[in-house]
Amino acid sequence: MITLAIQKKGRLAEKSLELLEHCGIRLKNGSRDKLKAASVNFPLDLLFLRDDDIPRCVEDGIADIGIVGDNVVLETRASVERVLPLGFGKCRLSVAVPKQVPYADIRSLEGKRIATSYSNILQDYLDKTGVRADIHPISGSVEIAPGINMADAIFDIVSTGSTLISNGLKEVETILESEAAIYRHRGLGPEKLAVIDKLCFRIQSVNTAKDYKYILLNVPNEKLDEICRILPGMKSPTIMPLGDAGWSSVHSVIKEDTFWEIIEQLKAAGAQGLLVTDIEKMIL
Ligand code: PRT
Ligand code: ZN
Repeated sequence: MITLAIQKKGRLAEKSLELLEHCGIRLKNGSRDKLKAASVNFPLDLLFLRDDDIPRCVEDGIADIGIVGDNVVLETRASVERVLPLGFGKCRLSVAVPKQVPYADIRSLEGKRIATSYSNILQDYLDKTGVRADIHPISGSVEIAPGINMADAIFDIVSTGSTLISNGLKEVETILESEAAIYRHRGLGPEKLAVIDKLCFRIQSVNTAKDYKYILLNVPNEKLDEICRILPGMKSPTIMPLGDAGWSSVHSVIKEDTFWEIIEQLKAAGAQGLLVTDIEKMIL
């Protein structure tokens, strides 16, 4: 049995629950409103916490693993082990200054006042680069600090960049790229590690499947060789004869990022009746 801490409410909460659901892990009915929930078909208990509390809980062993942003783990300086990045909650931690202020490089921050809720990450970076600046810790609405003369610059989470733009700021320095990841307690025994392996195997199957599409197409037999050369499937494609003499059905798996290019080539080579479907799970 393992205990997994996830965010109770916020940007990572729904995605974390969705991921468990896609892994076939079902929770006891109505357990979402409580602090804890048990799974009915996997040796897992869930703890719902504020994301800032998750790294410490995992470090202390109150939870065996947690789903939390890299940014939060680094800021809390918790001693936990990163097991698996999850591909959601992606963002970056950047320095921004008012757009009319000239900025050359990190030394432009020398002697300046920087507002942030990520003092530790910023301090570590300033120490590493030898820049002395005055860090002003603030717990929210960081982006308004320069506008009210509270700071010369800010250091905060950026995703699309629209919050910065609407506050007259420009992003000048990216210090950390972050995403949600599974972190684990350092001192776990073999039984718990085995359950975590099982969970991570399921997560990887779900996440790998997201990068691929399953395609089916009808091909005149004389074009089969050419079509098969276009298809970079996992192994060789499956080919089955169709009811119509001289035609075959070809099944394969292609990567999402090359998808349109390959579809165009297949059409040009004479493929017809193309069907494309999502893949739910994929084990390589
Ligand atoms: O209540 P609790 O403490 O659990 O939640 P929280 O309010 O501290 O965190 P929450 O739910 O806002 O975010 C949880 C995690 O999501 C963060 O720690 C990051 O790892 C990740 N994440 C991903 C983000 C964003 N993207 C994001 N865009 N967290 C915050 N933002 C905010 C950012 O602070 C800024 O105000 O969105 C704004 C910027 O967005 P853009 O798109 O305008 O650039
Ligand atoms: Zn938080």
